[in-house]
Amino acid sequence: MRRIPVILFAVMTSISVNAGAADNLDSLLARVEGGRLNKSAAADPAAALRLAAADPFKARVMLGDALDGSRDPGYRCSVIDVLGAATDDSVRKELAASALDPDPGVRVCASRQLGLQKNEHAIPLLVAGIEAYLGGSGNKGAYEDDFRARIAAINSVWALGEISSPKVMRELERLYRASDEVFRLNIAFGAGKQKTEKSGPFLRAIAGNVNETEPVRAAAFEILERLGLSGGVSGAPSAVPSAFTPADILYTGGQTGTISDWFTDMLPIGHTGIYGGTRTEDGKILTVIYDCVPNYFSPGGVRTVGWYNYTHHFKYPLYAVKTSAVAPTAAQRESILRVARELQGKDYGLTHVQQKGPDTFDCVGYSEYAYEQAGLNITPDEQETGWGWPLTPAEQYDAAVNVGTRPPGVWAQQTPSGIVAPNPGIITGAFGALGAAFGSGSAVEPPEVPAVPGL
Ligand SMILES: [Ca+2]
Repeated sequence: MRRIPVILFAVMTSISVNAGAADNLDSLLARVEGGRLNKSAAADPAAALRLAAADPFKARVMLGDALDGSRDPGYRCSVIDVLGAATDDSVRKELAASALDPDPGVRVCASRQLGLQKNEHAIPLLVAGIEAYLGGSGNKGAYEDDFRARIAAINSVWALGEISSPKVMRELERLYRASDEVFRLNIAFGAGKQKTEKSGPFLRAIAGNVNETEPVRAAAFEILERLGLSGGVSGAPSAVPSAFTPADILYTGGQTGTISDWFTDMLPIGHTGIYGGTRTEDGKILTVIYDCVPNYFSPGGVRTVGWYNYTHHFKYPLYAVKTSAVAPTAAQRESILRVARELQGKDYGLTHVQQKGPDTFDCVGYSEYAYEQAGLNITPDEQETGWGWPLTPAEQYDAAVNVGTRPPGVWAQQTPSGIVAPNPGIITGAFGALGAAFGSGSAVEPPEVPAVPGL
């Protein structure tokens, strides 16, 4: 396998749509424009199509492609993205069906796009998808059968957060009671975005509940703090253990390039961090996360943050909490955390040539390095070379294993039938679009937690 020249990587990070779909987008644009394809439109067909989506007739042509299961999933994801600019409500209503698309890759990207589009028609479909996943049979957690089904369901929770409506708040409250820890944490993020006075009491109940785990309570505390509503909530230690153990790796979103589907949302794992545990400060439970982001972030480089900064202002969900396939011992976990702390203040390397230090790091190189220093190796070396250069968060995600997240009575019994195998068609050879992990290629502003009216 040959290595990809750095210059190619630099060029690729400027691509804003699924490169594999570009030709198809060109031909779609040509159809939409009746063959009158001008040069400026050809330079960025996705941007031209977004403009065209405001025309109901043209939007309907695009809708046909978006819902056409015979077409390339990456292309369909790009068209679903483009249709976020549609103004015809009947198009938006039909597009909502993509939340339950038979193609799991399309479900992953559609569930996110419908949230970005704040498509209220999608609410019942997103909820149905989450319920189908949570109630479905098959292995979950460390021996997940279908990681894309899980990501689609997590994206759906995130999307419900973006589609602020009283109906959503009721669904989030209901889903919270039947969800595992990662889902509950994302539900807390989503509740914080609801423009309803009900979200404050809901989050206060989570934050103060000693029968909820500390990472989830910490998420609620952090959101309440931003809303100015954290006063008077008890930060007494939880009586229930968390499945999150300090030194686990946290995975959130970003944009990840692969050979076949560059910069598609079909595999949205784009950023890693090291879970450092929780701490109590001023009676509030706070999360400690060590990660590494470009120096122009604030704070930048290797840093210590909470959920808000780690998820880039809740622009992405928490996708998974994982660790190496060979589980770290207690001593190794201490070593990982010590190395993570010792590297604080180091710079981020934008070229990714020096992912794992010693002078500069990127997010996935930082967490991989901390594990390797402890004698562990999350991602096999062959995935860090050749077409796999540089290592991406998605590749590491695939090599790591989930920690147990099964709540009683909801999940099918875990049977350790085998570790989830990498999906070479999707993951192997992924480029490290790490510089793009925080939103380049997207015109959408990071959502913020809004103020809660009336409180
Ligand atoms: Ca490695």
